[in-house]
Amino acid sequence: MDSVKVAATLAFVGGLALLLAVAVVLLFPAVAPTTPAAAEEEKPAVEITIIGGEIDGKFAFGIQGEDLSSPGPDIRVKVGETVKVTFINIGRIPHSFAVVSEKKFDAPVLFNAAVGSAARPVQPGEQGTTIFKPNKPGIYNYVCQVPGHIELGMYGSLIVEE
Ligand SMILES: [Cu+2]
Repeated sequence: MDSVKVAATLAFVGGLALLLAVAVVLLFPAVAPTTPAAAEEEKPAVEITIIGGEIDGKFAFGIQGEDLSSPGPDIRVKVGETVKVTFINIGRIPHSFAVVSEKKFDAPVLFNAAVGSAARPVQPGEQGTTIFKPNKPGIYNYVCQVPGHIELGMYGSLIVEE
């Protein structure tokens, strides 16, 4: 091949690659940003530290530095914002943090936003982090998924605004 043909071939291959990249972006615009890997690469717009536990028989959540309350404090974020929640178990028994649509311990987790679970809760004195990007406005619940703990007071609202 002479250099003109090589250049033409390279331009053709380059063009194809570009077309393919554009097609992928157009076909999967909503999917890519919601994967946990993509969310973790971005610097979170909001970082919140939530504490949870049972103090004087009260099962509750709170913002770090403030008192526990039931329901826990409202958490307000915006659609598409990358949110980092660190959950610290300040109680004496295992707890967890999860965003769900319904206040039921076995409700599905939304936005992949959970620290621990009913099966593998966060142990007393331990902490964990979840990074998520809510993609739909609404009023959701955050709860402790250990069975019985929602009923004892471990829930609050996650408000996702436009
Ligand atoms: Cu709990």
